[in-house]
Amino acid sequence: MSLAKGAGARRALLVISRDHISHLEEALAIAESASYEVVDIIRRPKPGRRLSDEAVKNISARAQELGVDAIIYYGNLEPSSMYKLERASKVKVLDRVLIILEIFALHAGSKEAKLQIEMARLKHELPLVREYIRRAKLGEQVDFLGPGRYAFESYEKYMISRIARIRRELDELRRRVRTQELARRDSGFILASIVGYASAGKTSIFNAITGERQPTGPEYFTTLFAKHKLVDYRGAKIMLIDTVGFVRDVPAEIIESFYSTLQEAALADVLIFVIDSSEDSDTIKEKLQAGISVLSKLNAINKPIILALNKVDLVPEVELGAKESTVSKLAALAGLRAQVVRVSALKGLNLDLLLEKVASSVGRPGEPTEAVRQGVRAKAGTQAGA
Ligand SMILES: Nc1nc2c(ncn2[C@@H]2O[C@H](COP(=O)(O)OP(=O)(O)O)[C@@H](O)[C@H]2O)c(=O)[nH]1
Ligand SMILES: [Mg+2]
Repeated sequence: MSLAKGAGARRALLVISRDHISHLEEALAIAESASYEVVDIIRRPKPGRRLSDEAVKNISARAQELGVDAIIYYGNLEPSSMYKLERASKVKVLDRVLIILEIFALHAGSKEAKLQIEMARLKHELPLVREYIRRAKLGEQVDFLGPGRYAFESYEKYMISRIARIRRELDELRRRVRTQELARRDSGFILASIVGYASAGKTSIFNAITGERQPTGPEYFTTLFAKHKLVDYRGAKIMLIDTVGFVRDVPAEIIESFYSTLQEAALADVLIFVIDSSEDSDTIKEKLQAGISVLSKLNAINKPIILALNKVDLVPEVELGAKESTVSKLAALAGLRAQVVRVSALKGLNLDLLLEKVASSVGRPGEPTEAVRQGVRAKAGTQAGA
């Protein structure tokens, strides 16, 4: 475990609730994915959604001492505790829902995902805004983060009408996306989406393969996918897509936005499921299982899946062999159409092999584009009929 040190990142104090204490690694990975540099960690001794006045005081004192830009509270907080913490610390408090939504927002490619995320955030923040209004009516000064009472009252009105509007826009959008998706299937690209948990190395693999390339492809790709680049592999045109990835125990209230940010996986021809092979076997197993269940909820489980065991540069050969067989067995047990490949994004190891597996899982490697294209069409045809 290491504290993030990203240059220019926003600095945050991480407070981890008792209910999530066993997921400290994940909390750090999530903070990093949301572009925060965690400068200190406070472990909460008590479970629950409420902070005592003393806890508020201690956390705020530390936040001020460190001069952080935000407090990340990895857990759930009731609005009045969140309000008190913001008032005492004078910095923005992000609970687990808000920090996860920040990651979604950073990665969201499609308009639908963006709207879902905005709506989830509005709904989640509404109770907090109402808490500000309630406190203001009781005579408290509520302008410590900027706006005062009247700003909050008009913000509340805005939020309510915006939520209603987003609902209407989403209905309209779903009809349009359907048309784009049909056009996409005709493009002749192999759509390969990179999935996996935070820090597995998805972006590293994406960058190592695509290098300095510019995003290309038809215009509707830009509205469907955030990070996509076209790679030519021996005549096969592979559209590689970096995704937000999986998050464990996504809070129910944001599950819809979670799935909409994973549309990239649902639309793919092939999935590259990145696994951090330097983690212990139990964690690898648990994450693979959880990932499989997310994919099955997305109806993406019947696609060819390349399980990319990444970071092999960190793992001794014997250990790697054991992990590879664990992963293979689990995949077979789940009935996946999976192949395992050992890679290292850092060392540039086996990335060609990875692309070859991607190409061959859809068409055949080394064959002219037209053949691959036929393969994509044939597959798309059967999917469309499903
Ligand atoms: N040693 C090693 N580190 C890696 C490798 N691939 C990625 N990393 C590191 O793992 C961390 C997370 O990588 P990133 O690509 O951001 O993961 P993502 O959250 O899945 O997109 C970064 O610090 C990377 O430098 C690898 O093959 N070997
Ligand atoms: Mg990434």
